[in-house]
Amino acid sequence: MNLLQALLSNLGLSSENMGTSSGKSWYPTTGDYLESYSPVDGKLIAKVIQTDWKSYDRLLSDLQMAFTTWRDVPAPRRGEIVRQIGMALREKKEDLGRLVSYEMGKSYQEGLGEVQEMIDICDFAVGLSRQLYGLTMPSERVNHTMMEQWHPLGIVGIISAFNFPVAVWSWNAMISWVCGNVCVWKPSEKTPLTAISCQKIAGEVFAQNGFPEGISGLICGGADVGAWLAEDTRIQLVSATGSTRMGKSVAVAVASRLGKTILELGGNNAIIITPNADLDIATRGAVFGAVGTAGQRCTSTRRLIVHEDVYEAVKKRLVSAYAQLKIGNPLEESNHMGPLIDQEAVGQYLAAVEEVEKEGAQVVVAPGVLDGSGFESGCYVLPCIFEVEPHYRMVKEETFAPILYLMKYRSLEEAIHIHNDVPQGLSSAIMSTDVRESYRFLSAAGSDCGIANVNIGTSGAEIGGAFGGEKETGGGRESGSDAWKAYMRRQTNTINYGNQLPLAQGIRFDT
Ligand code: UN1
Repeated sequence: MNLLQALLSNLGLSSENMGTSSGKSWYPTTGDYLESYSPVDGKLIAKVIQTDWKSYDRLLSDLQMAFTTWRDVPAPRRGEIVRQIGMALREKKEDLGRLVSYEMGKSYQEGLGEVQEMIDICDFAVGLSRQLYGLTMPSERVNHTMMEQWHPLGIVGIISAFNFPVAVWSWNAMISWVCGNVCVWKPSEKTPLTAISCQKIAGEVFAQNGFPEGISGLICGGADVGAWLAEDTRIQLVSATGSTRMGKSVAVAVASRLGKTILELGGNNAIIITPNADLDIATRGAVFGAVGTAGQRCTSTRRLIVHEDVYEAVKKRLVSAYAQLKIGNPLEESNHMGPLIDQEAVGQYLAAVEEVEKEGAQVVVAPGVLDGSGFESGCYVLPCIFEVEPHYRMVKEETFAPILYLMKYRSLEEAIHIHNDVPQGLSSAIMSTDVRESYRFLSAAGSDCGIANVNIGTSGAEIGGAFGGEKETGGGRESGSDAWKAYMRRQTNTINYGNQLPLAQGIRFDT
């Protein structure tokens, strides 16, 4: 049995799949196939039937029905179901991690990490299911009390990207479920197989516990299917992860019907390396940030802003670290970096390289596309580094590829200015052992990003914090902390337990 057959059989999948499900059942729709090619070896690994409007519409009715059941289930009991999903994910961790690696192209270690991130958010959501607190406040009126409650919204639409094909869904779905919502998920059309696998895992747990179909919905397709979600007034919240271009169109469509959005869009993340940095930590953090997931994380490190006193030393360390990197089949654990998602992404990498060179960038570590044995898919590229000026147009854009831009600074204020002078605002870091400059970077006058780290790279956030960013990143927050509040509606309650009806603000209205 080859790897693909083994994975399909262990995960209960086949190479021809239906792409619309409202739980354990799958809708036998007819329509065009979505084809999933592995960037690892270029092979066609699955065909998935795209969701058509009729089955989408039927699914939404199932979801509406299921919501009326699910919202009445006590939150800790909902947490218990999510706990079981976490247990099921633990059982499937290796197979699912391998499938993520094979379908998306990230290293097997990172595939496992992604499934671990799902398990972690399940655990977080279980705890949260007993902590959906509201406040109480003193009323200004005698024999009155005030409190607030958090209620579920209804249907949450989740649009996820290829680069974290399963974890980002789980951040949204697990939190949504303990909050009492039902979910409909549109995964990236580039990674439908991992999505189908997750839908099966969750759908089986709901079914085993006797819950109706429609708590977990899956639809597969392209931008038109995403637009159905954005425009559908039956969907109270759309949580979308992907490019800024996609996010803007989702935001406009949802806002025009006054729906809610959580947007997690592009990043252009930088690390400032100060003269007080531990250069071992700084180099390792920068290299993992730039090269991990082949530079295809929203949180990937794209810019290094280095103080002139340590600039040459950092450059030397980077060149020697990049020389050790092994690029190849991501399922082989000795390789650090796998392929880009597809040849279109390779084209974008090449276009960015050409453009930045035209602007005057100097090569530090050369770019290139690999060919020959093991690289038949045409998706393997060399991670590269350029010396640039911060104002170059390409330096202000997010290219989803392992391209790192190196630039020099003299004062911390200048470094922070360069750092913030891009349209995106997701993740950021400073490498410093000096408490003053570190805290300056974290202050209101420092990084303008949603995530700001000290002596840690820009990628690899833990699920316990709220995840998201500012400016063109979209402003949404997902995952930990109190991000759950965006998945619920707040209700303020004032209760009169007296035998009079005093009015607020002391208004008298006697009849
Ligand atoms: C993303 O790239 O969209 O912080 C998510 C990280 C991961 C999640 C990235 N935990 O790099």
